[in-house]
Amino acid sequence: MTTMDDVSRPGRVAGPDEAISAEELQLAARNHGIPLEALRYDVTPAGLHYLLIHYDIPEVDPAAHTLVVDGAVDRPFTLDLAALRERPRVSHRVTLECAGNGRALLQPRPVSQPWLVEAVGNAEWTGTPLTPLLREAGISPDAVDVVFTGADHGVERGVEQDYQRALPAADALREEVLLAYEMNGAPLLPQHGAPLRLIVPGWYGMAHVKWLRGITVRTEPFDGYQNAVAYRLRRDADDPGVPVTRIEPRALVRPPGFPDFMSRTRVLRPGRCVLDGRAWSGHAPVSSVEVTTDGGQTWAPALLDPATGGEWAWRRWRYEWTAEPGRYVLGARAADASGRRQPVEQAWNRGGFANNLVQRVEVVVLPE
Ligand SMILES: Nc1nc2c(c(=O)[nH]1)N[C@H]1C(S)=C(S)[C@@H](COP(=O)(O)O)O[C@H]1N2
Ligand SMILES: [Mo]
Repeated sequence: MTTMDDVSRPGRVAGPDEAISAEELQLAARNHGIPLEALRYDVTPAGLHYLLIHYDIPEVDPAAHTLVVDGAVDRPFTLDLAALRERPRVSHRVTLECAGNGRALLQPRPVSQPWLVEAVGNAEWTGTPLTPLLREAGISPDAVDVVFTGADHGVERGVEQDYQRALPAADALREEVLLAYEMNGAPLLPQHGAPLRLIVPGWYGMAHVKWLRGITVRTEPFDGYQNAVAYRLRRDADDPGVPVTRIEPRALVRPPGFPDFMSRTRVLRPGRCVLDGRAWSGHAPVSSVEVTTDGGQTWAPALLDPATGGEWAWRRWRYEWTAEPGRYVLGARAADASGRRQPVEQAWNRGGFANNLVQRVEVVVLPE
């Protein structure tokens, strides 16, 4: 007899010299990152925003789609898109980052979607706040977790499932949490969760459930796959680990000059240039960005632009550099007001989650 275990295997870590496999490439081809030159836009155009889809984009008819709110509530109800659109409308610019960003650069490499540093985007999400809906439903004072269910279905490490993620009730009740039906002023695209998704500002991507069809309040902790098995920071396979939650601070450099096709090494003409990029944190406002041009041996402060995008959006930083002929490795590191700062040495966990190791941008400055 064949079982689900025949089609999917447990998570694993690559061997010391094991190259990226065709399976990892298959994931990378579906789930694309932001082209780093698109760090130039305050608001990432929808087609340039990174993408992560565990299973398939489900077939959802927006006209027939409904959202069911049930579980530990006094008044369960069902709403369609038209009813959600009649409710108060709010927009937030939110930096979304996949919890696995940076994974493929770790040693040893956790085998999964092989992100380098590009699993990020900053879009404007419009929808209706979740808190009033939960209050109107009469959420139980004993609520522990709120489970969000997507319309997509698959199997992962032998477990067949709808994509489901729970938030602790206190986090689900934060006023910035949105049921979003628009991205950058247009209806959600199929790949970004059309017609409805959750937006949880400050949290890694896995919390922002796409193709949202159900919200269930629980008075017991949720032990579904994406909370209890995936998205935990573990030292090894036996470690129960701790849940992945908010985004650690990170800064990226917008690669300067022009690229070599194969290596993507940057080519620059000598002289004065302004390096820039973006910085964000889901814990607290970004407090500083420092820049290195020598692969992390020395650091100099960058200038931060005003936080015009609001509390949940990335900020631009700038740094004036006089490029002399030679080879350089550029990088930037962010710190936030909670005291967190990007590490120069890798911190490792088995899933490669919440990794914010400093980026390395190889640059060749040509002779005069
Ligand atoms: N229903 C559902 N929601 C989901 C996912 C998914 O596979 N199914 N992927 C999650 C993950 S891991 C990330 S990083 C974000 C990515 O959102 P984006 O593709 O809109 O950038 O969606 C999250 N929401
Ligand atoms: Mo993700």
